[in-house]
Amino acid sequence: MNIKRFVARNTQEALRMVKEEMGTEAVILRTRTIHPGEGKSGQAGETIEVTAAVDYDSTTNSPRKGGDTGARALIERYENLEAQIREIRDLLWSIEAGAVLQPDTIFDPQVRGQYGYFKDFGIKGEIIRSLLRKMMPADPGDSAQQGQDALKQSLINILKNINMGGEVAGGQDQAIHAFIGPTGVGKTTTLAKLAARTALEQGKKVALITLDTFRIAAVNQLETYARIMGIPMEVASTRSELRKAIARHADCDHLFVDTVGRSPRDTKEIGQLMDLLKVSKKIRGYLVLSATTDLSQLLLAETKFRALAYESYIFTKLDEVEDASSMVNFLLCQSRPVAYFTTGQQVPEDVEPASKKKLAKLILNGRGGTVMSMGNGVH
Ligand SMILES: Nc1nc2c(ncn2[C@@H]2O[C@H](COP(=O)(O)OP(=O)(O)OP(=O)(O)O)[C@@H](O)[C@H]2O)c(=O)[nH]1
Ligand SMILES: [Mg+2]
Repeated sequence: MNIKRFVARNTQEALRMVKEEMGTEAVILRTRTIHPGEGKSGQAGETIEVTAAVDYDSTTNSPRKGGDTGARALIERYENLEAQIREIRDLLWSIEAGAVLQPDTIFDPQVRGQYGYFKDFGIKGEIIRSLLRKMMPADPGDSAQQGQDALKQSLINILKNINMGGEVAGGQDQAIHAFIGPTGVGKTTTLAKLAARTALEQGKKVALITLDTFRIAAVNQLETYARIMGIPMEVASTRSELRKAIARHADCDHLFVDTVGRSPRDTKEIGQLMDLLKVSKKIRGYLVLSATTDLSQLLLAETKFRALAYESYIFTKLDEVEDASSMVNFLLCQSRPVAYFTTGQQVPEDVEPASKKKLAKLILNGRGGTVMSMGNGVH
């Protein structure tokens, strides 16, 4: 190993000296600031000392210097390979983009930029095509339209295609809300959050009913919430029990019904749940899904639970996702609205009505970007 010391006015200059003398294979062992008066007479101000080392060339037993032809050839080979990979990536990108973009727009930098943005975010090709078709034509003279503005416009275009709404609301009549969905997504916790808020913040008369008699722990879980909130709770496992429980709480403004979690593959059990929920036309279903779930699984759940005629979605565990692309892709494919987002385990704090602002934040944070003001385009 060849070790050398370099002194320069700054690190950049020292590193350039190392590179010239020892080549790009050199490693920096130490960087040190030398203060004036530290035995460096004649030098004004601080200097930087860099100690670098390079391996001996096993064939020549001489240090691999910058001028070493073997090292240079290696670097060139890497650079060539890198360029080829970049070309292949661009080619793939063009083939893919060609299937999505119109021939007359494929070379438009702004359209390509928008395409790239959607693609980066993991939005599916056919959805990108429909989003781009709906986009406003670009003003070619407006350079400010690029960059942040293009990103903002893309985001607004995504969000315009997602419906929000379906929150717990009471009219003259009693409202019954059933929370259905796959296992472990947060149905019971979300129900408890919303029931607590409806009772405590809106002063409504509320009762809980659980149909989840599959596990003792499930009944205990809801009982605990009911006790803490000081609201009544019923357990029902048949249609007649459910009917009676609803009748017993006819004076309540809102009934919150918990159901047993079902795998989307359990078609038979989902059918049984559908039978149970048919007891009252007043029952409005929420399909509760976790933002941590893959897009394919979300779509499967939507197909399998469709028989239950739920009215809106609740997405849970937004606090656990780095990248909300599965949820956003899923919502882009749906006509039913998303009613709530939940963002943690705290009852009743961690729930909020779904909003485009929240989605915008998630999308931008997922890209590692800062959240920008979305102006009037996003609410
Ligand atoms: N991080 C996080 N955890 C959550 C959220 N909502 C629920 N959980 C947690 O997810 C776990 C499952 O929640 P439950 O409410 O029991 O889920 P469930 O859908 O009722 O489950 P099953 O009844 O077994 O199907 C619990 O540990 C909750 O605290 C959320 O928004 N964020
Ligand atoms: Mg549960």
